Amino acid sequence: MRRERTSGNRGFVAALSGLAAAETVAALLRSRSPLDAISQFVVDHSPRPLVEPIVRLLKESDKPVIRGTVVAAVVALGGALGRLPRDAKRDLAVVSAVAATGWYLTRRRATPEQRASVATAAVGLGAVSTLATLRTRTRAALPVSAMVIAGTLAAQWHLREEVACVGKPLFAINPLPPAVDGAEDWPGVAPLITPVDEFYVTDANMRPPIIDVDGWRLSVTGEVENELSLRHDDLIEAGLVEFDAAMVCVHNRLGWDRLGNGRWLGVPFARILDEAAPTTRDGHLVTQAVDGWDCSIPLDEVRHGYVVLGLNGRTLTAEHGFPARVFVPGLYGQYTGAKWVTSLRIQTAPNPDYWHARGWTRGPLHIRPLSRIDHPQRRTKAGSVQVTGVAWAPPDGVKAVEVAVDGQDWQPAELAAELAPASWRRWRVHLDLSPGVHRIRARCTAANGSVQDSVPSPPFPVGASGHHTVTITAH
Ligand SMILES: Nc1nc2c(c(=O)[nH]1)N[C@H]1C(S)=C(S)[C@@H](COP(=O)(O)O)O[C@H]1N2
Ligand SMILES: [Mo]
Repeated sequence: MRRERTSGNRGFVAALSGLAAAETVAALLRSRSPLDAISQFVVDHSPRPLVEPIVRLLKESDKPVIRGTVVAAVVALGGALGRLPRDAKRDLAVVSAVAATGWYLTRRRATPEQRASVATAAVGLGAVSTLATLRTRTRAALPVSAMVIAGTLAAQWHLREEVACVGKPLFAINPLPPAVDGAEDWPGVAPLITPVDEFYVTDANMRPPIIDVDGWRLSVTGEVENELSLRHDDLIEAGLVEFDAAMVCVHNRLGWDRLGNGRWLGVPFARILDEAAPTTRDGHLVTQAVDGWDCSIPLDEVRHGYVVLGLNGRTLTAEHGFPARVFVPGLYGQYTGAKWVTSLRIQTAPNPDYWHARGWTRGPLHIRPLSRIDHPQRRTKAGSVQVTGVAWAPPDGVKAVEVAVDGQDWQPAELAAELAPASWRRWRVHLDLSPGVHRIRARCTAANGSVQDSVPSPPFPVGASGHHTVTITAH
């Protein structure tokens, strides 16, 4: 009994140290993380009906949970192997099979920077470390494994700092006046411009690709008279235009913050299209990221969009798409273009996009007008209360916001100044709340007259609807 437990533990330790060794080597050599590569495979192959509840329940912690599950699965496999009587040939075969799978997966969706030879070294060292640990005593292996795991954490920490870089200042040919709307003193409302470190991050990547900007090119190909290959500097020299717009994820639910209002810097697509001269009028622009993720946009929509290089005065961070992304204000994030974009291809036939191939509605999907109540939350003093929030209806803008308390009539909210039609708009109402529990709802009317849909629906298939409702206790 005791013997068995010890050998089971040895298997756990072997798998863990093997994985940790592979991770450390990959991080030090800036290769692709084998753990992320396996997790990425899981992300790419999860069916939509499974993804939706995961997004809903786990929100931003989906990726750590997927990583944890993969580690648990690998360690469980090691534990099972450790429990069997030692057999050198079989151990070698199992570890080689796992390593071969890991090696294959690290090459999948790899970027040019994540060199395959380096991935091979990382996975190979991981396999050697697993085998070596399987053949030593658990007690001897433990300190070594602990050191390897500590190394992994340090290397990962180092990489995280790289991703969080603040970027370099960028300058616009049309610098906008400071972003003020008169709501600066309103209580509890979201900032007019979302700071970059608070700006939501959503993508199908376990980790943002780190792109070497010197080697990066943006190609424009397909049904065009002039194919282009643009450097980062070419785009900057073309003259960056500053514009304010809200980016909204189609997964944003009522009351969620999976959206942000940014002051972006980009090259208007109209200019790029003029230079490339498409030979088709009603084609699609396939925007493709460095790792193959793609999203296509009808050409007539693209004309209102940008190749974005900066957010809030600086180059994009890795998480938000450095060095460049495509953004068409008014389309949900999933339909608005690729972050880490390297290829723009114009074609007449529709493209089987990443999300479309996974069951999502074919784009373009336009952002539905919505409003969110930011303040108060849960409790407030009875009497005169300021209720504040944001509303958005890009690209046309917000015409009105109304609030209803306890099922009574809608009453108009005061709107702060409009920064830009595509930007979100802050609003407030003064309510007189008696002590007790109150239900407050808000709705938005877009400048084009469409009123926020009152029927609650989940994000799939066309974006969430319904009224954001908060229950407040006044005391
Ligand atoms: N390359 C790439 N671009 C992408 C995605 C992705 O998974 N890969 N996700 C899209 C989605 S679903 C959204 S909501 C926005 C989010 O942009 P943000 O993370 O900068 O807020 O990026 C879009 N662009
Ligand atoms: Mo999204």
